[in-house]
Amino acid sequence: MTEPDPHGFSEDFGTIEIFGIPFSTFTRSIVMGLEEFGLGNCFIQHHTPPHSGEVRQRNPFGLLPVLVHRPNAIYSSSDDTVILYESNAIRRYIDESLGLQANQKFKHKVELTPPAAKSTPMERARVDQWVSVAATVIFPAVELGVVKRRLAMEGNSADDESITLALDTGLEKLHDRLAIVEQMFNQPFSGDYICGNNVSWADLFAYPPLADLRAIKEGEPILRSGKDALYPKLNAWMDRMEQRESAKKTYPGTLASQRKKN
Ligand SMILES: N[C@@H](CCC(=O)N[C@@H](CS)C(=O)NCC(=O)O)C(=O)O
Repeated sequence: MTEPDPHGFSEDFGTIEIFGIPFSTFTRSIVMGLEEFGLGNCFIQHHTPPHSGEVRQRNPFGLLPVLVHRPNAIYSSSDDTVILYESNAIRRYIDESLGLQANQKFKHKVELTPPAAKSTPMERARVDQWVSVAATVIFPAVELGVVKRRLAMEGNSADDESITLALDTGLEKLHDRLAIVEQMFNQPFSGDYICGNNVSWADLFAYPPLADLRAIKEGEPILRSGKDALYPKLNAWMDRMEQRESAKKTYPGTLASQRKKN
């Protein structure tokens, strides 16, 4: 089903395809990464839902996102075609392959994981730690514990009182996790982003589920800005992230865009 790159970059990057709907937060992290590297016009995003035939063909677990890269575009063989699932693996491939090529082509120096030559093992590991916390702590607490439950109940036409009651345990756990995340912020770094002055994969993995949370009723008091903020560091950072081009470009199709809150 692969078409040549419609934007004319296939000579530089081959063809890059992402399988994943914009509603998927892990897909959004990866697409934000491509946007940060300036590759926003260089890939095709197939809006395929999880567990669809097209996804299962490329990821036996059926989960989003999947990256397919044909370095030699239409001349690629099945041997040199890269098919990757698991967003952390895709992240590494972007850092070490597509991102490096983008830096050369566009003559900029985007580094979403600090490069070995310029950082300590602890600084690089701290980004990994955040990516892991985003995937295994923030995502389940926000999406599985609260957002998806609310959406499922709304889909079943439950009234707001029943939804609020049903979300009670999930919200308690979420507060517990967010209080820890708030403490982790900028530790031991300082700067506008989670791991210092530059945006990194830590930000790109943590932001999409929290943007979903901001879009629902339960998220409003939790992610309130200003002097009444429950989690002031988290909120100031969310406000900054919302202003990034990569967040704006990946906004259409997200839960927030559907509810028009952000
Ligand atoms: N560990 C996977 C998780 C991917 C994941 O859970 N993706 C969600 C969309 S954000 C999905 O496909 N969910 C469908 C399901 O859980 O059945 C990764 O990092 O890529």
